[in-house]
Amino acid sequence: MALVLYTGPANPNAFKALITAEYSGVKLELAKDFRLGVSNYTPEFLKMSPIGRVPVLETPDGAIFDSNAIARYVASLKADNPLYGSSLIDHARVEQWIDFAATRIEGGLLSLLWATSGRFDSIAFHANMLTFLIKAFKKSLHAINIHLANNTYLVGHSITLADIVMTCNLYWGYSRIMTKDFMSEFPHVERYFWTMVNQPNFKVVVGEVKQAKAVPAVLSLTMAPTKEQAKPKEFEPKEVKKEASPSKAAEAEEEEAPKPKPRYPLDLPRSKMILDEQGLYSYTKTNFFEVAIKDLCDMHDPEGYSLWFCESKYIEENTLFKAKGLWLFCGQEIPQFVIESYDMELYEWTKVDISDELQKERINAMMKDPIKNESKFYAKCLK
Ligand SMILES: N[C@@H](CCC(=O)N[C@@H](CS)C(=O)NCC(=O)O)C(=O)O
Repeated sequence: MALVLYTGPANPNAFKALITAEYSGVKLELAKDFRLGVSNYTPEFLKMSPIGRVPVLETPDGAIFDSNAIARYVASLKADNPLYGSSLIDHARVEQWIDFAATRIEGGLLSLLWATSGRFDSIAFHANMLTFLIKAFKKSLHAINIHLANNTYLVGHSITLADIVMTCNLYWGYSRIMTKDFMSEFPHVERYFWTMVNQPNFKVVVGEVKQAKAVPAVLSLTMAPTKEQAKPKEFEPKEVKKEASPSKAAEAEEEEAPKPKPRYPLDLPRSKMILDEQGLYSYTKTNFFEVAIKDLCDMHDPEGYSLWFCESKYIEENTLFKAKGLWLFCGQEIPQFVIESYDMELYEWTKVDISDELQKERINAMMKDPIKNESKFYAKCLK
């Protein structure tokens, strides 16, 4: 029986096993017709991976979940695999960096990616949390940077399993957050990452890697300025001319006028529809429509707010997972932090035209009984 790897497309956690297989001369097959979000929640799949996570490797002796365990297994299929170094101490250090990558890099990045996905809406809490997460993540990058200042690889003088795991865990960050500017504090990590992803055995799996060009908008507001921006300006004593000409004085005033503060992305003009005052919310667990939201269509202020239908794209017959939603945003556009959500591309967004009676009916039906008439395996309504 072949070794079959179950994964969604372009998953850096699955890359770990695939790159290890390239180095070790092991053949892995990718599971056919696997659909992330659907196939991984079937009862058969849950027997292989108890919480439906991928990647999973099916072997003649049973299945293995968790990407690092899978990569270790693939490496161990080759006797005396140099991916584990050439001594007992190297072996231990390979394990050490794999654990560091799993806890400090994958763990740290996951929290950061969640926090920048726009799911948290209290601005003060959010800003504090982001500052904390960035500090913690940078501390970990700093530790690797120091190590790599004097070492080409994490362990010894050639690529080991630790480099494969570390690079794949860094990959998420490079594609979303770790721009050139972000990485300017960590030149050795930067050099290391690009050396790794350009190795033939990496390239054949990972392809061309694109580094994020900008950090998510919500993150840029809380980030410390780069070294360049933070440099204190040299003190230049101003010549005070006793009789400045009126035009010069006006120029100087213009120069010194305080610059407007950058606006928070959601800092929009106030709408006449004030949600708190109009009782459009309720903690009721029953009859939410009647108690709270029935009048939304009549109260809606299309100048201050925009309403959007959101629906999973790829809905097919018998699909186990589909999501539908109705979103109310301040302003006329979908906010940037929503656009940057990692799963944005899975949904179709349509702006509501409140003057259209059919659309009004659809809104009321959705709010009254959002899951009515849906054939469902599992359904949950979030309000
Ligand atoms: N630490 C685990 C992480 C596994 C994980 O979180 N996998 C995600 C994809 S990267 C998943 O399966 N999500 C389920 C889903 O999206 O339905 C590993 O390294 O394998």
